[in-house]
Amino acid sequence: MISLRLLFYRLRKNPWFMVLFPIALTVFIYFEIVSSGNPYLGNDGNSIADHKWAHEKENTFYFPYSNKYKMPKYSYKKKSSWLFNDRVEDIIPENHIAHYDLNKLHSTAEAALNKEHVLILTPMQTFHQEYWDNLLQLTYPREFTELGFILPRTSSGDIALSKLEAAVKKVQTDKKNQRFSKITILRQNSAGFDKLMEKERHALEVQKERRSAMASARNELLFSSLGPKTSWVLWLDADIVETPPNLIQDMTSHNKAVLSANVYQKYYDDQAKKVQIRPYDFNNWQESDTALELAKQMGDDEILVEGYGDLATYRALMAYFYDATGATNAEMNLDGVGGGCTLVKADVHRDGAMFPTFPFYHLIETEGFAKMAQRLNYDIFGLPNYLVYHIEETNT
Ligand SMILES: Nc1nc2c(ncn2[C@@H]2O[C@H](COP(=O)(O)OP(=O)(O)O)[C@@H](O)[C@H]2O)c(=O)[nH]1
Ligand SMILES: [Mg+2]
Repeated sequence: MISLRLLFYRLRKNPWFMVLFPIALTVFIYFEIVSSGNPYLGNDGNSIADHKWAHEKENTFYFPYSNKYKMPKYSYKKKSSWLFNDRVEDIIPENHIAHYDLNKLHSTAEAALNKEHVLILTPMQTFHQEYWDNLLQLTYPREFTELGFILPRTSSGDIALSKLEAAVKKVQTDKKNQRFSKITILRQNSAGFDKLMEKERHALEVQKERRSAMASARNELLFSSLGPKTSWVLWLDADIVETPPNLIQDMTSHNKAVLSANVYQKYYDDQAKKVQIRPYDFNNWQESDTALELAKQMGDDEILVEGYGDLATYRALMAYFYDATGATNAEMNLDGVGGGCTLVKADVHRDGAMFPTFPFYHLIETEGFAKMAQRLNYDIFGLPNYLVYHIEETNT
């Protein structure tokens, strides 16, 4: 028997061996490891030449460097043959995965020119035809205007809903270029306050409960309707019945994070025998030392609301800063706002500023929102000479 050592010696001496051995070894490794489908290499016996990429299987292509041939990144289409048509696209809507780059979403001083989307949000207890007519006379392009409403689950909410739906139907079935880009109508989760008399609604005791319910309604509306394309949110109460036609262009042009118009009221003055105006919304104010001092002495759950004689806060109320001879674009700093007519950059809400239903720095609802926006480092402004009008209440 030849020993192994001798065999190796003889083979090494043979020149054929020196040539053939590396070739044989390579062929052996190829068949053993690669061709036989070694699972560790992950190709399971398939040649790399036969490998199908996802887009090839799905029959879709995506050209990342070409704008001209932009195709959806994702597709659920299955390859279909003339015989078997696997119509997955019937079940899963196409483009239901959408991409939005929030870095490219802006809210600028030239909103209309830059095609920025504005979402007008209105909590609505009563449908006033004057509100709707005023809304329809706004000149901001409708294709960039979305509307959102929330109505209470009360009998007055039911009436408002049917009137609103009729009005909406009329506009949205009219000429295409007259339609709003989207309209959302919500019914409130909680009941809401029905038919409180004007005096009762403003009684200090019911304020906390009422404003907390209003804050809930505003939050429900906001969080259900703010979309990835929204640049601005305009809070417009359902009883604001007169504004300048260029309201949105005028207010966006100030380019402020939060900006309130001055809410006044027109009324018939019996003595003067003519229509006069008077201040209405006292929730737009600048903080005072007195109010801060009062707040300090309050219990954690107490709130400090504006507009009550028995609680003098000495806050500077924007309502009293109106100057009929002043420039309509004059601005003033504010610390608290109302919801009558307030424009907010959508990013302020996206950053987390909402309407506290609980006392937040002894403030609630829209005034609490202003405080929250300030804590998020946004500045708040008002337009004392830019008037919008609240309906004159007749429910006495
Ligand atoms: N969704 C909803 N909206 C309400 C409710 N109460 C009032 N509103 C609406 O909220 C806005 C402000 O309410 P309002 O009573 O006019 O407050 P005021 O103007 O400060 O006296 C208006 O647009 C009302 O129509 C409610 O319970 N639920
Ligand atoms: Mg009102």
